[in-house]
Amino acid sequence: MVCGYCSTGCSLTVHLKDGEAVSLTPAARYPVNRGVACPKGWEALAVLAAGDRATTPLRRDPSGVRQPVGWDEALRTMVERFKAIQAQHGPESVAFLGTGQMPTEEMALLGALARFGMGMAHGDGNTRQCMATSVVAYKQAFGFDAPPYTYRDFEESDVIVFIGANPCLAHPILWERVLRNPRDPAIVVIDPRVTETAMQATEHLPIRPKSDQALFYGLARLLIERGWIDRAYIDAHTRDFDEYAAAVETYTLDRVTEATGLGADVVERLAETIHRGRRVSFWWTMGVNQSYQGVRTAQSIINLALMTGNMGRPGTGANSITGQCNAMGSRLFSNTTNLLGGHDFANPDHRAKVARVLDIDPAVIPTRASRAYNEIIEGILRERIKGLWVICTNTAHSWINQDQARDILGRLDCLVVQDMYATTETARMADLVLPAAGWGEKDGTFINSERRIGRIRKVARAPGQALADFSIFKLVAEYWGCGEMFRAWRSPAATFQILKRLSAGQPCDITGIDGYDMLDDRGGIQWPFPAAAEAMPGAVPRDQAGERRDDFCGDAAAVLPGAVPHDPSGATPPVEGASTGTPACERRLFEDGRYYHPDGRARFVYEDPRPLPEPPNDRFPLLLLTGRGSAAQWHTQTRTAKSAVLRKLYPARVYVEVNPVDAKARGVVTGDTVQVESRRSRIAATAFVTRSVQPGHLFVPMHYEETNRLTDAVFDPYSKQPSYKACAVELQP
Ligand SMILES: Nc1nc2c(c(=O)[nH]1)N[C@H]1C(S)=C(S)[C@@H](COP(=O)(O)OP(=O)(O)OC[C@H]3O[C@@H](n4cnc5c(=O)[nH]c(N)nc54)[C@H](O)[C@@H]3O)O[C@H]1N2
Ligand SMILES: Nc1nc2c(c(=O)[nH]1)N[C@H]1C(S)=C(S)[C@@H](COP(=O)(O)OP(=O)(O)OC[C@H]3O[C@@H](n4cnc5c(=O)[nH]c(N)nc54)[C@H](O)[C@@H]3O)O[C@H]1N2
Ligand code: SF4
Ligand SMILES: [Mo]
Repeated sequence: MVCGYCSTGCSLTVHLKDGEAVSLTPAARYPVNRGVACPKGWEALAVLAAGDRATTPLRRDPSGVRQPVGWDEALRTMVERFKAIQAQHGPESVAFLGTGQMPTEEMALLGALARFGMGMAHGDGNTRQCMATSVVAYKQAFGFDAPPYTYRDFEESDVIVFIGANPCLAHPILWERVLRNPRDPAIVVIDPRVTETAMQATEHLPIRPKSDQALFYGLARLLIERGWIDRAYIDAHTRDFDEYAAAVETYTLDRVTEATGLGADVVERLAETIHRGRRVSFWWTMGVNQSYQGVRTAQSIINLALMTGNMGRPGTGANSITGQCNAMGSRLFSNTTNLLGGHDFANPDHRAKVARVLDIDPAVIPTRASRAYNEIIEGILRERIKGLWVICTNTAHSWINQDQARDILGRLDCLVVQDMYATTETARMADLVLPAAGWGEKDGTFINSERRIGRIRKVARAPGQALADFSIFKLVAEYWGCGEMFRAWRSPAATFQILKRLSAGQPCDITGIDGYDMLDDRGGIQWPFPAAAEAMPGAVPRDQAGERRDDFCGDAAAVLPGAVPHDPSGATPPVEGASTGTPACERRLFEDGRYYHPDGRARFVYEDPRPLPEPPNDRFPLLLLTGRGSAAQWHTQTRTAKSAVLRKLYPARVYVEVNPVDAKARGVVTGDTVQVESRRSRIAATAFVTRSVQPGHLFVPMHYEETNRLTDAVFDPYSKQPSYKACAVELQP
């Protein structure tokens, strides 16, 4: 089954003894990981047995002490309190925060229950912290939120550009795919830090934080000026290029070098590398997404791929890598920003279709998307939201400007937290804790970064009274009095059939998947996978010759004519001149050059870069970068910290990376306890003096509770994604 941590979506084979999971090994034949896994995957079972698992509901009594209660009492309490809040302050006064880490079936049930059954106007997910930027960038550019690639593209590129991404550590098994590339590719890493990935690159561009947009506009200008663009592709498949070309004219080399801190030769060399590459792929993650101008930065990358015709062919693409195991499921099916199945709340036809499929009154479907995470937090502050249900995310640790966030959460009349552990920073604040089963203790599907839908299974019993989130949502529906609405959502498997019907005719159409068995047989299936050949244009996968392409992986792997047979060891080199070299179990989008806008054309979207919201000054002269610290730590560490093996692989205490120049100026050496201070707060951390950060920058991993006390709550105006990666700080001995 698919791993429950990152979006790579490796498959792990769980070995059972007397029906109980005893060990696991990476699945040898799965097309994603081909027999390898990272330390988190190997340790996935070990963390289920932690001593602090939530085993019974907990309710805070009037004296403030949390007492175990039965499910009946817990659910009555939740329903009574939420209904009382709604009765007094209106339906908008109760909201939820969900996740990219539950199976799609659970997310969809939560979204439908909360917004159609319980009348909540607002609910968002932690994917806002992570993927919102890519969602908006893709929707505007391509007409639908559709990451176009398949992982095989890592193996088929001759130029691979990583922007604000550290796959060696954050997606280690994707990096394995890069290492399998037989073409000796140029690997360019654009990151202010000398990351593990930058160290292995053929070229590292240590860019000034948040100057990527200027770099890519400057590159666009150079490529246009030198005629290194694909005019035929631009004319046939895009719109608004000439406006874009005019707009980037002012991004001269001088302007770019000044903004980015990179040498003119470096910028020119990158333009040449892109020009000379026949198959250039661009990959980005949080260094781009987590920014006050993330959407336009992501689009400046998309623009480069479009103008050079690096789309829809093997080894190409403007590719956003997702983060959590089911971020893509959340994007399509969480019923928050999109109506179930990638639909639009504002579109009456979409509402009518969803109502028909679910057999519900269209009037219960809200006519607009939910408010975003940051607006929900602000809604609490403004006393519009009084009740909050937090499921499978740890807001009090991971949200930006933490002191303020916790103060705001503390103002709620009722906070309900549904988690595997009662000990998370957020659960500790809760009035009611609902104990949830975790990965390995329940069934469902995840969608990985390359759009592959894969299975998870119940191989262990959840401890005590903990229940699968799916069962908790069903119970809440019953206690709320809207159970009838969800009668057909009997089980995850039955829900999968509902999701299929919701997806019909959408770019993410999966009506051709029979059910869970087919996913098992075929080694997961990438969307789209429509049943009907007459599905919307672009939804039926076709190769360049116009032949329909279907997934086929797993043991009986069939391949397309002319393609290289699927070799689980990955040893088969691609054959030049073979149709694509890509096995039939891997499909990319836009091979026919048709995008999802009604006219079939992709858009060039552009805007001048904005200044840093919090530039360094005399008092706070350094810029703070945050992100992943090691392959063994997952986010807020509620899970990974439970493994003795993983704990050996990273420092127990929060640390700050500082350049020798800045350390010397402050009399700091490695191992010192230092203070890191921003306008929000001050934390103590262990200094780690290293050249991996540039002078003027610090890096603190996000996994430690303290980190977000420093960050500044600013957001991208289009995606509302938090800008976690650049605020002004000072470091003192
Ligand atoms: N081990 C582990 N793996 C994970 C996770 C985890 O917690 N632990 N989390 C998963 C999730 S949800 C996600 S979203 C992904 C995140 O995966 P990544 O995005 O690869 O990880 P980050 O370390 O957050 O950020 C990547 C890089 O962005 C750089 N950066 C910061 N600012 C800028 C900038 O302005 N420009 C550029 N070009 N780069 C910049 C940082 O220096 C950092 O090295 O990882 C997933 N994988
Ligand atoms: N400074 C800074 N902050 C960041 C980032 C950064 O780069 N820098 N990155 C951001 C990003 S990209 C992300 S994705 C977020 C992640 O932030 P969070 O989502 O807050 O982090 P997690 O630790 O993954 O929280 C998941 C919670 O769900 C629980 N859980 C796990 N499985 C289950 C389940 O099956 N059911 C239930 N009910 N609960 C379960 C876990 O115990 C845990 O408490 O952090 C963001 N915060
Ligand atoms: S790379 Fe990601 S999906 Fe693969 S084993 Fe590691 S955490 Fe799991
Ligand atoms: Mo993320």
